[in-house]
Amino acid sequence: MTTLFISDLHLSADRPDITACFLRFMSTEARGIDALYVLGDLFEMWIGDDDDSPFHQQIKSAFRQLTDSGVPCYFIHGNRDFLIGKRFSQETGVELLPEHTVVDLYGTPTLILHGDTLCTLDEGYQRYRKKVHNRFIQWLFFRLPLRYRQRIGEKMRSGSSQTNQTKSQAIMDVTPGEVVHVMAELEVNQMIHGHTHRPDVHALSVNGQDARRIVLGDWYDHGSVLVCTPQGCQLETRDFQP
Ligand code: OKV
Ligand code: MN
Repeated sequence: MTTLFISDLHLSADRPDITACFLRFMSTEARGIDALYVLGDLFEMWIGDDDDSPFHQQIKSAFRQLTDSGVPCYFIHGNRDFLIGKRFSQETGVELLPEHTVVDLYGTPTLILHGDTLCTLDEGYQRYRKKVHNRFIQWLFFRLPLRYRQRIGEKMRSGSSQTNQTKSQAIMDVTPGEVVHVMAELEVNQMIHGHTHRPDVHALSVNGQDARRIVLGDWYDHGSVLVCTPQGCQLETRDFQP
């Protein structure tokens, strides 16, 4: 009995090492598990489900093979791949979940999310997020041909990497008060998220009860997997070169 959680792979055609590690993960250890949860930023960028490059087909077919084999797969949007939609879900068999979802993890109610909504001190990012999540703005964006959307995405990404170099670590991390607030509201004492790329298990107190926040790692220089069984959860890494 095993449930696996991953996030922040930032897959792109430019990083065949990450892609290879992910495809191996999907065809070996993800087989036969109870469920796979992908908590956002599976892709480095996503400008629409109609982007059907051989790279995207390869990733989608890995999910299709896993869901066809009977493993339920779930996805929560990240800040990069928030445009993943119904067509991706139909092609892969992956179920898209709301941005804050409570699951029963072997008897423990657990809040799962990407984590960007917890970074409330980053006001610039939260303003940007509100705009690109706006349904009308998305409708306008989708009216553009794929090539234009690609060009806009590249422009926005080169602008953002410059902005982030000038933001402090505290601003880019989760707001501790927001974590407690969201957990209290949803009445959970376990939370799992990614986004900050700081894998760790944090003990905290929510309404006087012991609670914990598990942070998933990125896949920048090795794979990163949270392995959960009825006995507990463990953060693990996977070498690119096995
Ligand atoms: C993803 C991030 C680029 C951060 C644009 C409307 C607008 C969607 C979009 C374009 C960019 C996603 C979809 C990408 C994440 C960046 C730069 C910073 C901080 C519009 C709706 F505005 F043009 F109308 N986008 N892409 N960033 O390249 O994948 O998360 S992206
Ligand atoms: Mn992220």
